Amino acid sequence: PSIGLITASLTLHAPSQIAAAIKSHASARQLEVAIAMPAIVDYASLQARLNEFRAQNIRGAIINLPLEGSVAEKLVSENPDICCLFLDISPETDVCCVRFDHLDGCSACIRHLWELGHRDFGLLAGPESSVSARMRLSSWRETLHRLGVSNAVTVFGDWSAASGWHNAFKLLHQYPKISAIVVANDQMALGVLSALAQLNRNGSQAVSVTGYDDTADSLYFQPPLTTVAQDFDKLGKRAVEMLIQLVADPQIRIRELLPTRLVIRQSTW
Ligand code: IPT
Repeated sequence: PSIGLITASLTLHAPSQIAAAIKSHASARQLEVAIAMPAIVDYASLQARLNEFRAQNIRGAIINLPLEGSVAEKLVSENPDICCLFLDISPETDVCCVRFDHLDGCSACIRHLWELGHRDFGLLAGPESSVSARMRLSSWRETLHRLGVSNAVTVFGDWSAASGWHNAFKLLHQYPKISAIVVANDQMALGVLSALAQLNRNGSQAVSVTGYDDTADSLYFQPPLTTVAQDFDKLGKRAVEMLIQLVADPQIRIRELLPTRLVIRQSTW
């Protein structure tokens, strides 16, 4: 028997670690994983992937793509014979999901920088098309607001290191006083660290940087990255376990929230 996985681009570190975890926990339960990686994320393209799964007799699918609530809900109602479990949707979306709690991690990150004395922030968000990117940005802003910080500029990247590199220059140009850059994922933070090194802003003029994900490589960035850890292995394991339960009993409603946690390393001071 097989399960399906529809995933965001596996060139990105987080989705690739999630896919690896799903694959290994599925194997442990003698399940094959059919992987689809659509280039376009809209209802029609996801429906086409589910049709392919149906043709392969697949009855359960894990969907790790940032989806608007209406698209996720429509996929569920139009495909009653395939159980769908979503990993990247907003809390308001009324579908089965296992997802990370962004609130804790995002506010811990801002509070950590504030306690270190930072008052001038650059926010490097993920793409506006991603629900998770939007939720991280609004949590940062809410925490800053609660702390009474109004000096923050925002730019948007596409999750890649290259976009982190370009946006670091843009932020420092728009707001030269920035002392901390809060980044929506580790790959973009890698690009930011590289730009700062190039500008010699990693010595006494240093800018603090935080990431998000704690992917396997982030400990080896220069300097080692302070970031918000999401346990991708745990997400993969729970997703496989929950999907098996859901296929056995399609009436049950699964909504699981996994914690995130701030990991403090040398990129913040
Ligand atoms: C999310 C990652 O945090 C981010 O770095 C990026 O890779 C994105 O996925 C791609 O969609 S993790 C997701 C489960 C919210």
